[in-house]
Amino acid sequence: MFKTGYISVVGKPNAGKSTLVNQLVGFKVAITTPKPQTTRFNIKGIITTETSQMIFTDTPGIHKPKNKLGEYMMKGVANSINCVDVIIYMVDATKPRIDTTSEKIMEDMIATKSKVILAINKIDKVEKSKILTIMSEYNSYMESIGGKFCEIIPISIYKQDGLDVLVQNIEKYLPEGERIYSEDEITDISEKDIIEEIIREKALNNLEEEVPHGIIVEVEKFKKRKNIEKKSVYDIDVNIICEKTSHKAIIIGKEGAMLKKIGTEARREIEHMLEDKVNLKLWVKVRQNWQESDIYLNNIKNKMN
Ligand SMILES: Nc1nc2c(ncn2[C@@H]2O[C@H](COP(=O)(O)OP(=O)(O)OP(=O)(O)O)[C@@H](O)[C@H]2O)c(=O)[nH]1
Ligand SMILES: [Mg+2]
Repeated sequence: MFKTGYISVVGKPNAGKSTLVNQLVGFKVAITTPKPQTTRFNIKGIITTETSQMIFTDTPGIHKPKNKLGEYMMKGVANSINCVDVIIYMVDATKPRIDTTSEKIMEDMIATKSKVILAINKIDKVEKSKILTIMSEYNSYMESIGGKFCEIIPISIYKQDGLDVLVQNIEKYLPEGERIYSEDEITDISEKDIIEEIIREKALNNLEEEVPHGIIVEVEKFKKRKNIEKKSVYDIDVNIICEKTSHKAIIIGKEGAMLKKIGTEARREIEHMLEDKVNLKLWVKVRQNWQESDIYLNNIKNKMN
């Protein structure tokens, strides 16, 4: 009996949602960084095995929106839990505090009537006794609001601990059905989007505080050509849009050193992905309040489902 179903991965920022989807798909469909609010829109990660097709949606971390960008991100999370078979609610074992404001989503999860699995990630970093406390606290909280986790599974994605159990349990709750995507389809994110996300990842990793959270990356030109040696080269021109002139100076860095570093790291990864040489040009532009502007947010808005 072949099973096919939809699984949404939701939770607080930085819990490891994107790391999980990448690990299960076996390909980096979503960027991951040590900073919260890395993911900005919903991304599908599809896994097809001999017995099932699991269609995951990785979602932005739940937070109180401070601008239109945040509102769209949270709309994405809310949409992602509708009409799915399983919701994985992921928490970070190193930050186990139940915070009823951000955990409000748990009430919405109960209302969907989907199966909810609590995945407690990063158990490589905490003592066993602490894991038991987290399990019981979340269990009690869920019961106090009238819901129930169908499974509670401690995992460490780093150590590949508990992932088999997680997958077996997801499969258990999927309905019987033919696959929806062909076997070689693993994501819905386009090459252009992946390139933008890779550059944003390098910016998040290299820049401090609010600067990288205030950028949006846009590919302006993406063209393949043959160079004089008849080898393929991609010409990729990219705008990094930031909020303030002072941020622009930080992103460019002393004598352009920061932009060069971000560009070099991104180019290497993009070349690996495209399996060809890449000529990457980055331009930094200032657009005040872009986080409130639909002109810049349309791409994110279109990826809320
Ligand atoms: N120690 C430890 N760290 C992990 C594990 N899984 C993920 N991480 C790290 O946790 C950080 C956050 O991971 P992400 O996958 O970006 O988290 P996320 O939930 O997608 O975050 P947002 O997109 O901001 O909501 C990264 O630095 C990961 O490398 C794990 O099993 N153990
Ligand atoms: Mg993420």
